Amino acid sequence: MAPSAARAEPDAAALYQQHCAACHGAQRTGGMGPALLPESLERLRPTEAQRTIAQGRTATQMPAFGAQLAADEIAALVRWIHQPVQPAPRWDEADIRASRTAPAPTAALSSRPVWSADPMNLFVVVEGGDHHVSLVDGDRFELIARFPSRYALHGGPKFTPEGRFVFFGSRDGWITKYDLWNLRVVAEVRAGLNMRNIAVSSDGRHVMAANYLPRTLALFDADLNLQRSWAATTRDGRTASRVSAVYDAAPRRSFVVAMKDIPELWEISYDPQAAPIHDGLVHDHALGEAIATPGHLGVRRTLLDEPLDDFFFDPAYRHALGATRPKTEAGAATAQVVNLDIRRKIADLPLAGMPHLGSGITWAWKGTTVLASPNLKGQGVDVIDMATWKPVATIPTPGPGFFMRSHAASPYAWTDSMMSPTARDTLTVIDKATLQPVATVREPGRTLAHIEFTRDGRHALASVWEDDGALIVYDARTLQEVKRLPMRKPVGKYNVWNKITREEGTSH
Ligand code: DHE
Repeated sequence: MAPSAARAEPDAAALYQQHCAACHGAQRTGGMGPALLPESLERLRPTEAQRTIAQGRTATQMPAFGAQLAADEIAALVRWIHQPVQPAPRWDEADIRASRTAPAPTAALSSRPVWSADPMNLFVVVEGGDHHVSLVDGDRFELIARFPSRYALHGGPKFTPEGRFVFFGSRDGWITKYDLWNLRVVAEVRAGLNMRNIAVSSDGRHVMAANYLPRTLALFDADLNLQRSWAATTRDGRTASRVSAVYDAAPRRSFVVAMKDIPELWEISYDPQAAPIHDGLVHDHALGEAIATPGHLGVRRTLLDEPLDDFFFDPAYRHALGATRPKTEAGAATAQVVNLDIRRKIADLPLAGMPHLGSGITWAWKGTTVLASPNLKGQGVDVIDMATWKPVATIPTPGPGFFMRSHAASPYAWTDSMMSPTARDTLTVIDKATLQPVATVREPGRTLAHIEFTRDGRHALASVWEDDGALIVYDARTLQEVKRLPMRKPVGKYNVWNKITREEGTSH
């Protein structure tokens, strides 16, 4: 039989320029709409992408193209946006500087909150459903304000030490500085095209961004003026890496940085008095000899056997506890303890699966300190003695989860099972003394996740992680529901006091 007259393969590049480029950028690096690069789309299933193109996204500027584009054209577009842009899009220091805006300079704003509630017991709630942020009074559990955020914020917002300003990072590389007291965006800058997370120095004077694309680290002052950037490469400059994560190590007055593709952990001091780094020798052409790299903003490298995807500190910030994703589906995640002073791995960390590590918490237990972390695959929470780095318990949960939280004033730690198809509606409450689950809290048929305590530890707030979701306030002792506020997929909530005091039960 002769082949039927097949329609030519749709020209995805031309369709993109015609229908998408105006909002998503000619280079797919984003504009009014988000970036459409493989790095940004990793978590979006092709069927979901096809549905978004055909039906649009409610409450956003994304229109439905179902009437204009045939199914094979939509499918071709989805395949195409998952391919890398050639040549790779650039985002250099000039682009970063040009992207900065400062809609409300700090000097012109009030130095007191313009609302009446305890500014230390404020909750910042990131609502992923319609890309907004809500501010909630942590005493009365009432909404103070709600404002639009950049598309797809990810990671914990970071606060200045007095709790007035908060910085948000988006997956597309935008950093937003927001004044919680004046309810105003103060400044914004685009640090990269695909960003992992941001950190704010403990003195509130610097913000650092970890990028996947381009492979850089970028340092800003507190008003988001670029101070400098680093190419994330090996010392010889031959291998460039995506940057996995950056965190502030307050007692060390430094940023600690994990690299995704090279087995190095970097420490960059923001202490102006930091001693020179003697093994960071650079050739001084004027002197004609090798000289030590300045300690202040110099890169101090710890060489490892394996790159780290993410890490977490011990309470003294002497150790980084890092995890590496399995190289194959069947492979096992590995985790290690790196001593930041002697700068080498000192122990393997016995975790059953890859944790969403920023979620680990610590508490005092039988004369030692334990670290507890959920993991993204296994059923259970691993508990590890931080003196010996040996496991002391695996606490059973009904399924794998992302987040874990407690508070020094609470006898309980709470964790979710949001990765479980059958138990994603269940939070497990764990007794921190016996290391046993003692209760569950359920929201049948819905996804329940991400807990944060009030400043005094008396209430635990959890998310109904759905587009028509809610913030549920529980009494942290009786576990009874106290109040619920409707929210659009509240992915995370952050209590100002717990964050700025680095409360042991929360993420830092
Ligand atoms: Fe996260 C924090 C990495 C997927 C929601 N996530 C973090 C941090 C890292 C990280 C390194 C800590 C940054 C910080 O706070 O400064 N996350 C990763 C991944 O590697 C992973 C598994 C894959 C990826 O797509 O990047 C991943 N994360 C997710 C999600 O799918 C979640 C559930 C939904 C979403 O919005 O993307 C998600 N991650 C979060 C949240 C935090 C976070 C809510 C902040 C937790 C906190 O309480 O501090």
